[in-house]
Formats: sequence, structure tokens, C-alpha cells
Amino acid sequence: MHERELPHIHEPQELRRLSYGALNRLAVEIRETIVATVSKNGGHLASNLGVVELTIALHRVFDSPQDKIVWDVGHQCYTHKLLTGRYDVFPTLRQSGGLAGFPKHAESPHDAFDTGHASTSISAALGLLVGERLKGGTGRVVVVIGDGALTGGLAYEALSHAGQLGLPLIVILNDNKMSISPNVGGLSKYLSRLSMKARYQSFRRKFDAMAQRLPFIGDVFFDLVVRLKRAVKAVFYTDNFFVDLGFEYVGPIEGHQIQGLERVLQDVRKLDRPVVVHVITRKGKGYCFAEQDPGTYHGVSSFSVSTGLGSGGAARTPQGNTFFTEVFGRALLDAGSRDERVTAITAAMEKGTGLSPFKAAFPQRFFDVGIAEEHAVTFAAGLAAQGLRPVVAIYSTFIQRAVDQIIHDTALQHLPVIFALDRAGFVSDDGETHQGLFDISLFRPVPNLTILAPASAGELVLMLDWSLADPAGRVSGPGGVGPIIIRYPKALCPLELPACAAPLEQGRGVFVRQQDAPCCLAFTGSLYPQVLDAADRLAAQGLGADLYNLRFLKPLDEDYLGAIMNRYKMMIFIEEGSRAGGIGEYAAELALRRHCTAQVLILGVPDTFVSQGKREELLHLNGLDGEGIAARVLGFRCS
Ligand SMILES: Cc1ncc(C[n+]2csc(CCOP(=O)(O)OP(=O)(O)O)c2C)c(N)n1
Repeated sequence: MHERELPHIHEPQELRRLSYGALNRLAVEIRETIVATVSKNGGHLASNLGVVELTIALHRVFDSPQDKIVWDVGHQCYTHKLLTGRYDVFPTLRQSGGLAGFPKHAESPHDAFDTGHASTSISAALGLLVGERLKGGTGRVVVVIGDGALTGGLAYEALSHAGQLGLPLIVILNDNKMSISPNVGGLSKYLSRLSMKARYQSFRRKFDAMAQRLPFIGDVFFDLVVRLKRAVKAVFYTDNFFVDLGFEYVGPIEGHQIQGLERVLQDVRKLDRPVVVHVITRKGKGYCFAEQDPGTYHGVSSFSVSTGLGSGGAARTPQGNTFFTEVFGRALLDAGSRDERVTAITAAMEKGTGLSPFKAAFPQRFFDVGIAEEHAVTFAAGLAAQGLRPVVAIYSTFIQRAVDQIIHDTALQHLPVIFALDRAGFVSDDGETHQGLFDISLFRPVPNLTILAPASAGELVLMLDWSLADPAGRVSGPGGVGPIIIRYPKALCPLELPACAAPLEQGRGVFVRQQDAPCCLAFTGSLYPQVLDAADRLAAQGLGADLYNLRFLKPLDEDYLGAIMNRYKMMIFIEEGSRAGGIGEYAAELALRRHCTAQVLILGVPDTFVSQGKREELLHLNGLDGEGIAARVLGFRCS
């Protein structure tokens, strides 16, 4: 026995040599390690603290990696990483080149499947299980899915298929009544109702014990007892959705008692049918601040362990700058006050998208639909079809889920749904699954759609107001109406740029600097600070550069842009997004088609997934900071 057990666990099988007393002490060590590391590096705190005992029990009962554990979203995998040989590198969590905050098969064979977006686990696990059986293997496959992730439609498609196949898939439903904020929707109510079953079972045990103690008084009494039990059962517990789909259902069980969890897991391991094990856990368990306010401590940046207070935040915001998200939140609140048709929709990301002020002011016009991006879009389309002005606030990476809903349910019908795409661009720390680099390429080909990219706080407000103005005031698509995407990153933005205060003109950008230089840097708004820096560096090298804020990434006024491209020797298109299919490629094609005289250079993100790092690091690595842009422009001049 060691004073600290965690550093000596290199393989999960080693957990089996520990007594329950030692395991409980290990759980404390794990929580201390997670809190200490996340307090420095940031990360998903509350979700991880909630599954410590569950993860220990899983690794004692199942033989990872032969048995496979699939973590939904994957944001709760820290204990799993600590118990599968990654304790030593845990201090590098979420840092550039370090341990990922989500499961990564490339990192360890114990990470059976990569996750990051919600609700994929049951589908992936079912595929793993079918694959295992087709190959003749006997390995088990276990899913851990939260009640929040279970609000996503993909989970139901998978449950339905799994019920049909009847293979022994083990689904652990980690029910803590929370998504990031308190969980929403009918399903959440249903799970609470299922929890009533525990009370029914305890009642039944007491009732049976009492009935057995009564002296024998014949069949009549027995019938009465049976009928009474049925009636009580009907009150406490009527049906079970999972059983109806073809699953066994076990639970709800207490999720912080290793021995009890283990006993149930040993039993379900032997089943030859699919099973849902409903486990009740407490999000943030063991760290008082996170237990009291699991929403705030869901995902955090660095903080003080003793006070729970963040070390970043408003105090460090340089004067004259603010975050795009806050600007959007305030602008939407103003718009909501002016126009009662304005409605706000989030898919479980109320705080992250800046919608809390709107929700507080207009609760009737605010909708959290759960982790259900596809539904959010089509629901908004329905609102728009009723003449309302829905604004769907969503992260760029999560809108990937709803490409067809944008095409089929909004653009095709010219419906004026506004998409406020936050985290559009490089996203700090979360890695490949959370980068917002594909939205321009995904949506640029969609007819009737407008894509806008603000460079400053004032311009974001301008764009939102323009988008919400009555469609007659702007033209987008044949009916004069259509969806609009406004994309901006998680970054500070300049409050006001005089040039960007000019009214929007369909398809046209604005010059932020114009002095008839030989070179023009045309950029997507979020890169304004980097482009400005690049222009200064170029000037120092004797190359003057004008700065053109594109504003519209779609549609483009081709005559206007074509004329600009004839005025310069070099046109450099710089975008915070995938180069493939981006705005630069479109402009280059336009230049070719129109025989424009400028030489065109495109700077964007190469055709690769971008891994974790701070936004500034990622801009640098991809040649999109001031230094990188200037170097490539100078190289282009010489070529
Ligand atoms: C498709 C998608 N939308 C949104 C998110 C952001 N997100 C990360 S975790 C989370 C809540 C998950 O809740 P739950 O599954 O209950 O897990 P808990 O954190 O409560 O343990 C959300 C909304 C995501 N990862 N994927």
C-alpha cells in the first residue's frame, strides 16, 4: 500500500488489488488531481468530478481495452485518462502538444472512440459491438452518456437500432439533471419520473416484508395484496421507454458508491441483451463551489482552488475591447426590446452564446431546445414562417450538425432565420472537435443565404440590426428574404472602427485603410487585428498595403470586387476558416473569370484538422498572425 495510490496505477487492472477503503481514498486523490490541474489549465470540471466512482467501478468490472468504453461528448474522461496510464502527462492537459481534453484513440488504445460533439456514443458503440461480433470477438462495449447528451436526436436513432439488433450493448445513463445549465425538456422530466421507481421499490420491499409477517388468511387477502401492489406501482411507475425499445432497464442506482455500482455492473456484464443502467450522480461532487454551481463550473478557465474564483475574466479585458459574444448578447437584448417578434434559440448553450440577458428579459421568447441543433434550426424556420424573427445563437462547430436543416428548411424557403455563429474561427484548448473553421466552406454554396463577418463591436451590432430589419430593406435571394449567418470568433474585438460604422451595402465590404498602395489585404472581420499588424510589418519593409474588410462573404457584389481586383498589383485574401471552399478560392475564380489584373494570394487554414492550443498559438501556427501574413505577402511579392 502506498501513501498516494494514483501515481502507481498504470493500467486499470491494477485497481482490482485495492480494497474498497483504498478505492474511496483513490477517489479523493483523483478529485484533488483533477481540481489542481483544471485550476491551472482550465477544462471541464464539474462533469469530471461527477463520474469518479463510476469510472473506477467500470474499470474494475470491464477489461479495457478489450472491452471498450465510449464516452459521450468525452468531456468527462479525465478519471478514465488518469487510470489508463496518463497520470504522468496529466499536467499537460489541454495544452499545445499535451494531453487532449477529450478521448483520442491516437493517444491511447483505452480511448475506444474519439468524441467531442454530443450524442454520438450509442451509434459509435453499436458499430463497435457489431464489428466485434462480426470478427468473432467477445469483447463488451459500454457507453457512458449524460442526460444532457440524451436530448440529442442521434441518440434515439441509435437506441432504436440497438433495440432492434438485441446485442448486449451496455448503456450507462449518467443522470445528474444537468446539461451545461439545468437539463431541459420532456425527457428530463421523464427521467425524474423513472427515479420514482426507486421509491416504489423501497415501498414494495417494506410492504412484502410486512405481508409475510401477517398470519395466513387465505386467497382473498392475497388477491387484495396483488391488486394493491399494482395500484401502488401505477402511481409510482407506469412505463419504461427503454424497455419498450427492447432494452433491459436497471436503476436508478446511486452513482457514488463503488461497491454498489460494481455489483450492478457485474450483473449487467453477464446479460445477453442491450441494457440501460440508470445511474444518479452529482455534478461537481467533492469540490464545494462546483457542487453548488455546476453550471458555472462545467467548463472553466484557470481559477483559485481555495476561492473558486477565476483568474481571467473582465478584470483582464484591455480597455476599449470587449468580447464579440457580449456585444451580441447586448445587441440582441436591444433588438428584443424594440421588436417583440425577435426570438432567441439556443441548443443548450445559453451562457456560452451570450443569451442570458435576453432570457432574463424575455423568457417567453427564449427557447433552450436541449442539445438538439438540427431541431433548433428547423424550429426557428417554423417561427420565421409565422412572421417572427428568430435568432439561433450557436457555435460554428455545432452548426455542422444542421447543414441540411439550413439548406432544406431555411434557405430553400427563403426564411429569414438569423444564425449568430459564435466560436467561428480558431477555438482555444478544446482541439479538433471544437474548431470553427468549416462554416464558410459549408455554407458558401447555399443559395439565398447571406454570410457576414464583423470586424468590430459596432459592426456586429450594425449587422444584427441590418439582418433584423424588415426584409424589404435588403435583398437576399429571389423573395428578398433568406437566412443570414453572422460569424465571429471567441475573441476580443475593437469597440468601434470608424470605417466599419458605414451602413451595409449588399455584397460589398469597406476599406479600413486606403492609400492607393500596390497591395490590398482583403480579410474576414475577425482577423482585423492580425491584418493591421501585418500591414505595419509590410510598411516597415517598404510595401504599402490597403486594408479591405470584406463584411459580406456571401453574396459578393462581383462588379464591385472585380473593379477592386483591377486596381491592385496584389490581392491577398485572408480568412479565418478553411482555405478549401473559402472566400479566397471564390475570389480567385472571380479574378480568373473576369480577367482581373491583380495577382491573387489566398491565406487560410490548410486542408487539415487543427489540434488544441490557444487561439494566438493557432493563428501563428497557421500563418495567420501579423508575422505570418506579412512573411507570406513578402514571399509572394518576390515570387
Ligand atoms: C453537438 C454538441 N452540442 C453542444 C455541445 C456542448 N456541450 C458540451 S457538454 C454539454 C452538456 C452535456 O450534458 P450531459 O451529457 O448531461 O453531461 P454532464 O456534463 O452533465 O455530465 C454540452 C451542451 C457539444 N459538446 N456537442
